[in-house]
Amino acid sequence: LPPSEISRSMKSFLGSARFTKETTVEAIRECTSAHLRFSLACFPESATPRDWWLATSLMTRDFLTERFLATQEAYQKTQARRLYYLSLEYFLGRLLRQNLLNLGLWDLTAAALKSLGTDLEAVCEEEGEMGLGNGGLGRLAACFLDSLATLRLPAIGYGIHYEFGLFQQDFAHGYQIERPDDWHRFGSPWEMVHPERVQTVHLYGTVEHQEGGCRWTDCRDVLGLPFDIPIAGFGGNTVNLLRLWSAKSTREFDLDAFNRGGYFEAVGEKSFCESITKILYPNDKTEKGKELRLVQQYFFVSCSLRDILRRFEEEHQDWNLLPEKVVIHLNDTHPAIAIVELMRILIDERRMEWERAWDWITRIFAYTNHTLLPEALETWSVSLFHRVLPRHLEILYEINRRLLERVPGTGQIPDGKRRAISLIDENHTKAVRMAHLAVIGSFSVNGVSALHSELLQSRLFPDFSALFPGRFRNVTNGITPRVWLLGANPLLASLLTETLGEGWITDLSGLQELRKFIGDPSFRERYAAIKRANKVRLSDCLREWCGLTADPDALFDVQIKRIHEYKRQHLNLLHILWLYRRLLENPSAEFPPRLFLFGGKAAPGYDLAKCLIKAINAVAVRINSDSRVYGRLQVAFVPNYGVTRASRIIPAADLSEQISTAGKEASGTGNMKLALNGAVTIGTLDGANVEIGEEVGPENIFIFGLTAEQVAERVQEGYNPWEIYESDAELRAILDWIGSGDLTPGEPASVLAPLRHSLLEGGDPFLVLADFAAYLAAQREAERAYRDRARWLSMTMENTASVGKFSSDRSIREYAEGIWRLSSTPASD
Ligand code: B1H
Repeated sequence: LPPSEISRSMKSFLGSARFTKETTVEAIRECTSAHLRFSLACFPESATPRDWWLATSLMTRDFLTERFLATQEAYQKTQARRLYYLSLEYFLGRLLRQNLLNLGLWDLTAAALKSLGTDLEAVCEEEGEMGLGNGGLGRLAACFLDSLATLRLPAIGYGIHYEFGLFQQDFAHGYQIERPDDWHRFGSPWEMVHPERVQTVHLYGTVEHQEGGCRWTDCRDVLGLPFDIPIAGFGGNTVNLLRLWSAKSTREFDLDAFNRGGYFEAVGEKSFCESITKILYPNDKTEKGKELRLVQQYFFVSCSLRDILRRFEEEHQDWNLLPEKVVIHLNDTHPAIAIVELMRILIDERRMEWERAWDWITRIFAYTNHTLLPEALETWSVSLFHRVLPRHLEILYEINRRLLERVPGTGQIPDGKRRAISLIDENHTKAVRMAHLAVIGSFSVNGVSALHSELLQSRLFPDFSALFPGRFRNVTNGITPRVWLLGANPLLASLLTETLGEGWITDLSGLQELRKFIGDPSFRERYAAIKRANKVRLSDCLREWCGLTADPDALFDVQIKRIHEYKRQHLNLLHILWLYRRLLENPSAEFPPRLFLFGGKAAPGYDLAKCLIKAINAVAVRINSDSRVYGRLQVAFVPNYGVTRASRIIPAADLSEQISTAGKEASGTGNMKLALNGAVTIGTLDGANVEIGEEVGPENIFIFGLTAEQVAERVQEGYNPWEIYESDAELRAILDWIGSGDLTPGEPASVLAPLRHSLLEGGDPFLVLADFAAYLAAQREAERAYRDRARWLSMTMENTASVGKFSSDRSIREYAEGIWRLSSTPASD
C-alpha cells in the first residue's frame, strides 16, 4: 500500500472500533482488515483460516475493550459495591461466537467477512477452547460471569491462568489416553497482560513473635502476573473483568548460582515458581494432600485479595467502608484459605483488633458448597499446612479456639460434638477441614439445588446449622441461555425469536408462552424439523469424531458428563447390554432404533472410571459391527467431550440420562441444558432433576429409582448386591458377560473384570443393581412415548417451554438480591 493508504487504513483501524448502534459492516471489515495487516503482518490473499480467526477476534476485542472501559468507569464513578468471585476453575470454551452474539455483532461480522471472502462459521471453528475447568463447577462459573455482565452487576472474577487446561482425551483401542492441553502455546487474542498490576506472594518461611506483633520471614516469594479476559454481557452495555493469575519467578535467573557453576540451580527457583500455575488438576472431586494444589490455592487467593484491597483503596478514602464495598464469593472450598489470608492481612498488616477483623470477615465472605461426597471435602494435613503457611496455621488455631469456646455450654457439651465442629479433624492424622472454615467464616452458605441444600444442613453440617440457623440457604444452579440456546442451537433460537420476540434471551421464563403453540401444527412441524436438522448436523460430526455413520432417525440417548461411579454410566451400559441381548434373542422385538451417545473424561488416576470408558468402547465396537442389530442399535463414545462438543450434541439429543444415585449429584447442569433444548429427561430424584420434574410435570419426564432417603435406608439396612444378582437371571448373565472377557477379544480376560467386581464383591457402593429394574421399566416407558411421535414432540416442546427457571440469570438475581446485595450499574453508551 502507498503511505497514504496505510495512514488511511490505520486511521480507520483506530477510529472504527466504536461500538454503537450504528456500527456498520464497513467498520467491522476495516477493523478486521487492519488487524490482519497491522497486528498479524499478513496479506489477505495469503491469510490462513487461523489468521482470519485471530484478526476477527482482535477486531471483536477492540469493541469489547471500549465497552470494558465504559463499564469500569461507571463502577468507579458510582463507587459501586463489588462482588469478587473466587474460583479455581472457569470452563469458558470458545469465545469468538459468544462475544459476537453478546455484542450483537454476529450478523454484521458474518457480512463483513463474507465481503472479504471468508466464512464466519468456518472462522469460529479455528478456535481452541479455554478448558480451564473440569466439569460442572467450572462451567457454572463461566455461566455466572455471563449473567453477571448481562445483569450489569459490578463483579470481577478471579482465578488461575493455567498454562495447561484440562487434558485432551483420545482413545487407543478403547482406552483413554491423555494429552496435554497446550492451549496457550501461541497466546490468546482474548487476554491482555498487565505487568503493572503484578503482585508478590509469600510462601513457606517461619514466624517470629515480637513485641509489636509477629513477622513472617524467610519466605519464598512468587510473582503473580494478571491476564485479563473481558466478559461481555448480552446487549454489550457491560463488559466485566475476569482476572487470571500466572506465577512468575521474582528472579528470572540466579546469577550467583550460575557463576558457581550450577546451571540447574540457577533456573531452579524459576521453575518452582512457574510450576505453580502450570496445570489444572484434572480430578473433579478428589484431590488429596497435594502440596502444589494448596500452593495454587493460596497463590491465587493472595494475589486476588491484594488486588481487591488495592482497588478499594484507590476508590475509597475511608478504610472502614471495606465490608460495605466488598463482597467475596467462594466457589466451593478451593479458595477458602482467603478467609485466613484476609484475617492475616487485617491483624498483622493493618493491625486491627481480632474481634473487629473477624466481624469484617463474616460480613465479607459467602460460600457455595458443590458436593456432599466425602472424598471431595477438602482437608489439608496440619504438617503440610504448617510448612507452606505457618502463620496461617496459627491464625486458624486461634479461630478454632474461639469457635469451640463459642459453642454454648462448652465444658458440658460432649467431646464428640466439639470434635465434630472443630476446624481440625483429629480422627486420623490431624487435618484442617476447609469446609468448616468456609462455613464459620461466611455470612451465607448455600447449596446448589433444593435437595442438595436440604441435605447440606441435615447430613453434612447439622451442628453448624443449629449454631448458625440463618446462615444456610439454597440457590439452585442455572445455565446461560446465550450460550446453551442462542449460541448452540441457532435454528431453535430463531424459531423462538420469530414466535415470541427476543425477550427470552434475557428472560427465559418467557418461554412459557410457547405452550400456546404446542398445539399449532405449523409450529410443531418447524420445531420437529429443527430437532431433525440438529440430529443430521450431529451425525456429520460423529462421522468426523468417531467414524460412526449414525442414523438421524434413531432415538438419540445421551449421557454426557465426567465419568464417575456416582453418575452411573455403568447403569446405562447394563441397559444397553440388556437391550442388545433382547434384540439378539428376539429379532422382531419392537424397539425404536437407538443411538446411545456417551461423552466425558475420566480423571487420569481413577482406574474404575477408565475401565468404564474401556467397557463402553468395547460394547460400542461389538454392537456397531454386529450386522444382526444393524439399523436398530448403535453406541458411540465421543472423545474429548467439552464445552465445544457439548454445544453440538445437546441440541440433537432426544433423551437425557441423569441417572446418578439419589443424594449424590449436588445439582447437575447438563440436565438443564438438555431439557432446554428439548430432550426429555430419564432420571433419578437427585439434584436439580427434582426441580426439573416440578417444572415440566410428571408426564414430561421419566423418573425412576430410589430416593435419597431410600438410598440411605438401604445402605443402613446393609445393602447386598449379591441378592439381586442371585434373583435376576438376566442381570446375572449381563454381569457375567462383562466379567468373561468376551467383550474384549484379543486382550486379557480380566480387562473389564473390575467393573463386575465393583458391583458385586465391591458392594456396589452406588446401588447400581438396586436401581436396575426400575431403570429398565423407565426405559420401556420412554420408548413407548417415543414411538408415539405426536406425544413425544409435545413432551419435548413442554420441556423447552418449562425450564425457564434454570437460567443462570435467575440464579444470579437470587445471589445478587439475597446474598451479595448488589445493584445493577449500567455503563453509559
Ligand atoms: C461439583 C465439584 C468439584 N461439585 C472438586 N464439586 C474439584 C470438586 O478439582 N477438584 O478438586 C473439582 C470439582 N464439582 C459439581 O458442581 C457438582 O458435582 C454438580 O452436581 C454441580 O452441578 C456443579 C455445579 O454446582
